[in-house]
Amino acid sequence: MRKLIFATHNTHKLTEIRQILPEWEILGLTDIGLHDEIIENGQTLEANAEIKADYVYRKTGVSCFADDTGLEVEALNGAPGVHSARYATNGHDFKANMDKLLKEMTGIDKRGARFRTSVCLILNDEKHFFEGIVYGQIITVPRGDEGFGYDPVFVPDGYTKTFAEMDAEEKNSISHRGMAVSKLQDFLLNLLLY
Ligand code: ITT
Repeated sequence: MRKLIFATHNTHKLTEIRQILPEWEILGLTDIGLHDEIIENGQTLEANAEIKADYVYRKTGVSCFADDTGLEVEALNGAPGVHSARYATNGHDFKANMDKLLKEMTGIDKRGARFRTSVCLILNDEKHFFEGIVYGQIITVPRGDEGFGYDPVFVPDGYTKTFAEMDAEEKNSISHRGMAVSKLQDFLLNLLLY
């Protein structure tokens, strides 16, 4: 099976990517023994995806890709956006982040938001970017136990369930990450064909 390194420490993302790309053996950073913390100090999702892919490519010399994702809330002028992982604390505390978001949105009726993923692939020294966006609404009380991060408060447009009330297959079929990674998949499959 063809192998690809996915530059992440986030096991939830790794599980999703493995489901979206069953044709590849996807190796996360733990699988390759790379435990370094990669400093994501870019100002945009694209910049952070590039920082993560670059770091791992320089360390390993092997083609790889990274994903940076943010929840962009209209009424908060795009926050938490690129700061989604560390919105409430310095760690990746999903519950604290969600609580802070709901607090910031208390009394706000305009609840439109989007998840946006930027994927950076480094292949044979060249960088390629792929984007996926899904629009939806932030609800007031979290629902569901599936997924991760802000999933319990996000209802994608056209649905009544939150991402956390969907199974992985349903989320991946409409999600920001599913969309960005499908574009990456098409790109890789095209390369293999020609
Ligand atoms: P890596 O950088 O190691 O990949 P990370 O968790 O830091 O992992 P991001 O910076 O891309 O990844 O993600 C920022 C945060 O956005 C993440 O910690 C979650 O809280 C949230 N997030 C990302 N993808 C999500 C998704 O599909 N559903 C809900 N929340 C998500």
